[in-house]
Amino acid sequence: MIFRPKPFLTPLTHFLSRAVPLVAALCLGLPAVAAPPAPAASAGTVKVMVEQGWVRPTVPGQQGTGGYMKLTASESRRLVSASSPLAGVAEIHEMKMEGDVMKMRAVSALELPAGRTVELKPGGLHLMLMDLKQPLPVGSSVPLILVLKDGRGVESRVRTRLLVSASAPAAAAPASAVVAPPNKR
Ligand SMILES: [Cu+2]
Repeated sequence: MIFRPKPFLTPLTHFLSRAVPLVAALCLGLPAVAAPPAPAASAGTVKVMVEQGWVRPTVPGQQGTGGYMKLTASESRRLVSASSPLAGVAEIHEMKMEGDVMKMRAVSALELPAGRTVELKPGGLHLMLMDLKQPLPVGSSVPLILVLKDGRGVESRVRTRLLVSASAPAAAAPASAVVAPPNKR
């Protein structure tokens, strides 16, 4: 689940206003305003909406925190891993009652059914960031890579950025739409 993060050379997230068609003509890694037409769809390509992404702030010395977002994939995919250059470990966790104690544990994969929004939120599914490399103050952001697999096991990577915030951003907050082609190997 961990792979070598690539350096972030360009703004990775398309922060868009609601006025902009969210899944139109975006290309990974380019500013939204200068985005060329989307590449022709090919096997393994998927559009992923990342909405209302946020991460709870941390204080110096704090090792872990939670991240939340709404994910909508244009095609059915499984979210198989996540990583961030700011965290040694990134996992998808679920909350489960064990007796009368709520516990969280890592899930090996998270299904993203085509067109259906899957919400990671406090008290439920969440992104767990651990082994943090630096404090995350309110207003900063956390680069994030999500690795998706299609039914044949072909991987795509979604690069986004989650805002560090004490609470969930408003529904009208900027969203990012990412066209994630299959990984080149
Ligand atoms: Cu957790």
